Amino acid sequence: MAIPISSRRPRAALAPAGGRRVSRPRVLRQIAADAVEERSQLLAGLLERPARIDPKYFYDAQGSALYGAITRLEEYYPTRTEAAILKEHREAICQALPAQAQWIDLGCGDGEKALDWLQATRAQRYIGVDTAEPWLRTTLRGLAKTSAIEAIGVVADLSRAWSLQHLLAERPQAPALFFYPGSSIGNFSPAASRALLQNIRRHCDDGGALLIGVDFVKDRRVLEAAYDDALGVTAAFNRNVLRVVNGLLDADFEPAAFAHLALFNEAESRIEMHLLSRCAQTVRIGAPARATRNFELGETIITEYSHKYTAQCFSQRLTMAGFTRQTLWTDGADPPWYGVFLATP
Ligand code: AVJ
Repeated sequence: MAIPISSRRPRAALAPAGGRRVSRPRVLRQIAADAVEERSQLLAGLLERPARIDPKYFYDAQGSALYGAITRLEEYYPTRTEAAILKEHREAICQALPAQAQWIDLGCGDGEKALDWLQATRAQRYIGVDTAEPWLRTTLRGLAKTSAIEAIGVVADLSRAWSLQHLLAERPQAPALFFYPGSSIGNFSPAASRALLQNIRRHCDDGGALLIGVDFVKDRRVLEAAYDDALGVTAAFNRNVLRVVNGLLDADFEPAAFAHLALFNEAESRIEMHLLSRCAQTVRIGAPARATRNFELGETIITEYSHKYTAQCFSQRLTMAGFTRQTLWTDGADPPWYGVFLATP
């Protein structure tokens, strides 16, 4: 399945995407770019030197399945470490969270991580935000089966401009609680993550809060193993993006002709994932414009940056975004491997 990108024209404000029948989940669309513009940007990135592919393209159906497998790998500690922290400190976190909130699940995916918190915090509303509309609909339908909570989907790209102010204003008594687990914030550059945190902060007046998971700096061997596992699942996940690109751009990338590389860039404090060309080769691209891209032997395509923070550094970034009060829960390691911050204005 190709990455579903909205083909409609941009809209000035949130508007229902579908009909108003009760059985259909309410899904609002807030994608700034249209499909042609998205594909032009993807093509432009491939023609850059070095070539780049935005990590959002990893997650077609196959890429999402591979990511699910990654989260179960021995070497990939973030998912299970975060889950352990949330389990261990569940009581304290529940106490500290705003009750009866509008629960905003950023990058909700299947919504599974949010589920058991909704009841415990007596959330008034569930707002799932994701780029992929079909899965958003599936997630909302699934939620409707197990819960009576009002569930709304918002199709949005967090790396672009977005606002939920109008939607949140429909329930002025219910504060906004942003849930951003998984250390997905790491995909953003420092400048982009600052903008994202500031945007979230603007939604948190009137009792709002942000609950966010952050992966911390640690021994590079641990980091690099987490992104280059022995079974080669992450390598397959990385190469799969070329299949996605082939579908979107009518291109003829040969995934097997690229090697997976993951390394920790200490100066930038980020894991970098690359695809290295295993030979000199020419890739043909058919759309949205005809192009060819030559790759030298060893030439790289940058597919993902995953920034790692120290607890102190991330705390400062929250402060700078206007979150003056923070609570941090961590795992047992010293210094900790992973942190969950609750941040409020
Ligand atoms: C989904 C962005 C949190 O950076 O660890 C996992 C994605 N890439 N293995 C991460 C990913 C390779 C993951 N995030």
